[in-house]
Amino acid sequence: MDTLRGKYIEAVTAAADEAALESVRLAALGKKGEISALMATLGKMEPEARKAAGAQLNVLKDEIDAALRARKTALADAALDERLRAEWLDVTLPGRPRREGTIHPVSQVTDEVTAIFADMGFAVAEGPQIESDWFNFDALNIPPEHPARQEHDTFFMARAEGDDRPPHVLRTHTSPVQIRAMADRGAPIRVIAPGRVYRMDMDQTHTPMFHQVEGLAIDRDISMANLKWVLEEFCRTYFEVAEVELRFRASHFPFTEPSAEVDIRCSWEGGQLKIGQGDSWMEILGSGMVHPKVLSAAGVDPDQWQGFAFGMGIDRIAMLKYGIPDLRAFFESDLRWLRHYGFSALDLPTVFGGLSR
Ligand code: 2U9
Repeated sequence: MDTLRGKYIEAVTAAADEAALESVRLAALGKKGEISALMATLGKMEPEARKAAGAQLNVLKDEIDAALRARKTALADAALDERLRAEWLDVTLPGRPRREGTIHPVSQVTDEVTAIFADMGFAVAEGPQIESDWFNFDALNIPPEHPARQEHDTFFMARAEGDDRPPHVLRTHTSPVQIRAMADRGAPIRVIAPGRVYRMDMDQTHTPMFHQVEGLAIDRDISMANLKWVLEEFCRTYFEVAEVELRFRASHFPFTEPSAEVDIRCSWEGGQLKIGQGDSWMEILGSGMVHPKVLSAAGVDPDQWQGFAFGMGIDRIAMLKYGIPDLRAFFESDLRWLRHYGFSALDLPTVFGGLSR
């Protein structure tokens, strides 16, 4: 019995894994195992000897069984310890890389423009992108038969069958926002209206949705001189140059009188645009004194109040400032483009702290 005990306890201790342990169990306690075979010989013994040997065999069987269980638990614990060591994970690490997203150039430039005009006392106004044709056209002195209605390449919303009212439109400019602002708050007023606008146009330099920012300043004695100073101040700050020179060219818009298109002095050396100096001029915005009819439409008395308005394309001034060659790439959501031209979310543009880094 002692020899058997020694042999199997040693085998149990030496078993390196569950499979080895199972072999030991089968060899000792399995149906054809050594202990089972000895149990089978008990029947042929004398009653006294059978009683003694049977008791001893049962004790031995229980001992081996207990050793097997203990060893099995120990192996499982060791396996778990090994997994815990190998599969260690620092749960305090950030789940994602820190700087995945970037600020789109359109958002960046909108924030820059907003910061500059906020510094000059302009509030930001917003309005619906689906407008009535009255707010988008009539209030801006563009009556139904006016050719500008065709030039705007308007997207029209559907009306229900049998509804003969003029359809709503996707706003073709942000000007209706300023009509609403004047109608709501009256004069004096100083607002800018940045946002999406829509025109049915698609080529190298046009997308059917683009971004504009328009400005409006109405008071008792606002003049073209104030307009000129505001736009010069804006251009110097936006393009981050010491001096700029603007050229006002007579033009025509239905909503302003007089109207002027504004060019900025620049140079193109080796394909590189330089703002502020050089022999070239580049058109950057449109402007003028708000037409009396437009003031009236917004409920502002043109005999008491007057002021200027201007408009520019955000996408365009973003391309100029940041050297982005292709407009269409703005709206393709290509991650490589966004990583290349995107801005850090942590560098908020301010006039005092710097617009861009
Ligand atoms: C009100 C009254 C007048 C806004 C103006 C322009 C001239 C202009 C274009 C620039 C490039 C549109 O994005 S663009 O294609 N805009 O030339 N916009 S004056 O005049 C207003 C606006 C609102 C109540």
